[in-house]
Amino acid sequence: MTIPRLVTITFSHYCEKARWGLERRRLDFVEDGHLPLFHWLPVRRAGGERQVPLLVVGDQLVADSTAILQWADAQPSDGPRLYPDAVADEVLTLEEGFDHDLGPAARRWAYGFILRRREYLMRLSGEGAPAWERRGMGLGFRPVRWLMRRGMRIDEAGIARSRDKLARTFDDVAERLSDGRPYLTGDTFTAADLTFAALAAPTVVPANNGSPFPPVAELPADAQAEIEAYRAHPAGAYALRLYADERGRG
Ligand SMILES: N[C@@H](CCC(=O)N[C@@H](CS)C(=O)NCC(=O)O)C(=O)O
Repeated sequence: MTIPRLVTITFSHYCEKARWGLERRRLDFVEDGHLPLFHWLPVRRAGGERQVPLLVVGDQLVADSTAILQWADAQPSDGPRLYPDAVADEVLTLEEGFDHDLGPAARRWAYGFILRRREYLMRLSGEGAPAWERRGMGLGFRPVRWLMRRGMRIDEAGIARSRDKLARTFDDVAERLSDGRPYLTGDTFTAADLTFAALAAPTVVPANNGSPFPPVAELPADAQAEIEAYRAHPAGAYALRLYADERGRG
């Protein structure tokens, strides 16, 4: 079998979710990383529609991060299961909730800061994508920013709504963990925990995210203050613990 190819936007948190899931299942794959907008061509060439992550397995396409985690879980592997049978339905329900609410909210909130200055976006784009895409992104920063802001409705009203959604999600997660359970569905790390941590990562900036974040100290002061507040929230601290304890390879 040819080695599966994961087409990504290198720093996308949905792509981090897929990458982490494949690594946790100890499956071989190669990452085909790109920058936003530049990803369209490789996605179309592979036969996908437009979004990443997209996993290409021979002539099979697995689109959407949840489908990729489910695919990974079904492969023969000695890696830990992502959807243990006893809690599989609960895991999927939690995961879909995070995909729907937390993912877009964390992304819009983070881009609100990152798109302010070319250098922030360039730092975020530092690794894993072809050099010509990086050059193109630097040269075309203003039109790229305009397209991204328009495509993801990154404006003050949208960012404020995203902040509310982040607060609700963090409070729900903290409430669920408040009975002392070590993971969201009980005693075992699952796709629900992985999804929460990966999609919350832009707000808490873990040191070992699969695609490195710029140093927090180099972000604007208002971003640093919000990141500190998310890190101090029990759900933010939980996401950081998952990165520290569970994100290593295998
Ligand atoms: N529900 C999808 C969401 C994926 C998604 O939003 N991908 C974004 C990157 S974070 C994307 O491809 N955006 C580019 C575009 O729509 O052109 C999943 O879980 O995979």
